[in-house]
Amino acid sequence: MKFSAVAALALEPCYASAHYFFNMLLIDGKETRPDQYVRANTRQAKYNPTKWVNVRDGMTPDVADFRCNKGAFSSAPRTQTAEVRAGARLGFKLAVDATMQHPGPALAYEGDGDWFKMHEESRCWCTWDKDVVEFTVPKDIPDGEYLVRVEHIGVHGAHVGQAEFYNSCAQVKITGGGHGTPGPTVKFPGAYKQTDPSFNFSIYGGFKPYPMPGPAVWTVWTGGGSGQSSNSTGSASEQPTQQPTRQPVPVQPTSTPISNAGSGGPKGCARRHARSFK
Ligand SMILES: [Cu+2]
Repeated sequence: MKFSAVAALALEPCYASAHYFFNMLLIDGKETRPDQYVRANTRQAKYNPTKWVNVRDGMTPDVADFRCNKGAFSSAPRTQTAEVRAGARLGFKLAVDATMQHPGPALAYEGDGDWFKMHEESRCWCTWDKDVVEFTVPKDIPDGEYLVRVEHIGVHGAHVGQAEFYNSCAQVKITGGGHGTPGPTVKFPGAYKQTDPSFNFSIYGGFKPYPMPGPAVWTVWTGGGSGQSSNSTGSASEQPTQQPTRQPVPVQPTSTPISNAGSGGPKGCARRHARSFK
């Protein structure tokens, strides 16, 4: 009985409400206005994902607008720049009460033309049903104006080349920073390739460690032998999540559109459900 209930959930269509977009910056946990510091995209349906297959709004990870989402550059003049001190907690919140109801990693990059990775959370259902991705600005980042690029990648369809990318950028001015050299840096587009294992990964058929996309997180060791990482959140990739994740119901290799496949998953973490499969 349990099995069929969960199976039904997994086969539930990927409704529009299952898609989402980030439009609010949180600074040390405090909300700001939607689109105040986050560049609005210009998609017909703002929540549409970027994909390589079944492309919506002409958006793939290979186009210039993959940087901050479609049309975001045209929103720049209407977007304010948030003054943020190095070491602050930043977050991005989803619009219209949506939550991340796709399994997959969350990442944050900072830069402009050259981006370094500030944060990553792997495919451990950690982001499941949350509405915020939060991370710490490294203390050693040089002062100046940056874009902060948040990204959630739904990998429920990645086994058939249909990873879904949800990303937005906020405009920030960092103060009180240091003299670090953020890196390694990458370009968008360019950092991700359609053939990358991260975007051709199957969440089905049992737990496998997820290969994180993009470069390593910039991890800084402060001088003076204090031995403290200024990136207090650390990197998820440095401590691979070994907890048994839920084993999603294998979805029929489908003749139905993949957008109708496997968007489901339990609320909270799934270990409980994983047991029900054994
Ligand atoms: Cu979706």
